[in-house]
Amino acid sequence: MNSSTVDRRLSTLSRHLAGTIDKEGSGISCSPTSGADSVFTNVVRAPEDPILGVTVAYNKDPSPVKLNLGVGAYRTEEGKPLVLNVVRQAEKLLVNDRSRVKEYLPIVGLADFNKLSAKLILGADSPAILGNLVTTVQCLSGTGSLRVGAEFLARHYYQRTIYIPNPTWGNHGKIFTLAGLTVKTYRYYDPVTRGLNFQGVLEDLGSAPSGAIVLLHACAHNPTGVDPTREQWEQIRRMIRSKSLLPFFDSAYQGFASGSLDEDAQSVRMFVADGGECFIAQSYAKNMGLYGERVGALSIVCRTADVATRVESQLKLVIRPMYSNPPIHGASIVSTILKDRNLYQEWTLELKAMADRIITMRKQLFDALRARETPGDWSHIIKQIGMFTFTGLNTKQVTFMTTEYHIYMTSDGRISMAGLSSRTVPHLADAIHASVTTVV
Ligand code: PLA
Repeated sequence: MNSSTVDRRLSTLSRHLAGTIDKEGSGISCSPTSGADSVFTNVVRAPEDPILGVTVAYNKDPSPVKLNLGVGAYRTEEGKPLVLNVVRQAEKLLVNDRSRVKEYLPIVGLADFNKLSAKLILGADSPAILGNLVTTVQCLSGTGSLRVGAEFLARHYYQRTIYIPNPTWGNHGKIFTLAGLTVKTYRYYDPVTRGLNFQGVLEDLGSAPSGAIVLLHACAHNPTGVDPTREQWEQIRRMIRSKSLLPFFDSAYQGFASGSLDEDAQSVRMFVADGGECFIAQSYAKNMGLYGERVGALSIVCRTADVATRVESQLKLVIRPMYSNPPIHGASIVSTILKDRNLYQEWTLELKAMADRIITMRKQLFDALRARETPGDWSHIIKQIGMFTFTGLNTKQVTFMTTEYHIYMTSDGRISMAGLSSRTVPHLADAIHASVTTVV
């Protein structure tokens, strides 16, 4: 890494840890370790994470009616976390297999898992896979996959600017900035129509510098729940290819948008079909409910098989000093399910059931607001897709709902539909009604 890259990273890091580094920028206190004061006296308390911090606040609330619609984590109709039946079955098989050991995985992770993950997102008959154009490495869920991809790009790609949609998942900007990339945004959401600002997308990508990286949500855009149509994707693809931009897909919700794994992979497959290069970060947190197992994959689709192997050799150099090699358990669960026809089939049914329950929640919430004659057009609740509804409620209204109704959500007005149930819809509808009629 050259010194300007190091400098850029250090200055980025100090901005990220705003206020926690002393004036000289060293971050190191002069007090001796034997003194009465902590050597960390100057450490400033950092704010909670805008998404995961919502759960922290929720956990502190003693109210029996409290409701956590912050983090995107699936809950059953009873409001309980769900471990999929296929996951339980796979775990049983793994535990009973005495030949299994706890050795380190290779730096790039479990070979089966990587192959099967590439197939899942690209399609079993993908020419890119058949031509060995894809390198896939197991990473720490979606976040880790994005970070490894970003680190690789910062080291090996000539264009350091990445365009992310406005708005986007709150962690994107931090991941890419800390990896050493320069983050810019492209227009995505139109608050007036509560839909896609398609013209804005095309204009902003059209004026991006040649070669710039573009982050795209493969499906179920977070936080807006607004995805391009297939025709719009096709136009976006053409724009990206004509400007030689580099697409970087974040696929955190495959199967959650439509209930179909193939349907939700269409955007990615369109880009891979044209023979151009692209990055894909996959997460199994939501679609297999493996949140805490931290299981995901980074795939890089290259022009030639030779480039793909060289890219993989460099990915190893990124991963080894970060966490050496990835954990074995989650990836073993995923590969057990993906390679067994029956388990795979059962998984698709369970996934569809989760997606359907979310869609039912949309309908119920929409109906409940209509029944209350809550002012405003709430049709976006049923039009948006995926885990979240971007309600349009402002920060003050969100605060009101939290203090008066013990409903927890992110301050941008995003609610996790997966956290709702038929039992809690009326409470949420009451809260929304009260907030829009009393807080402007
Ligand atoms: N990409 C997007 C678009 C996401 O929404 C999330 C998770 C991730 C990547 C990362 O997920 P993973 O590392 O757990 O695989 N977003 C959640 C959770 C569900 C979070 O913020 O960490 C959310 O509530 O937005």
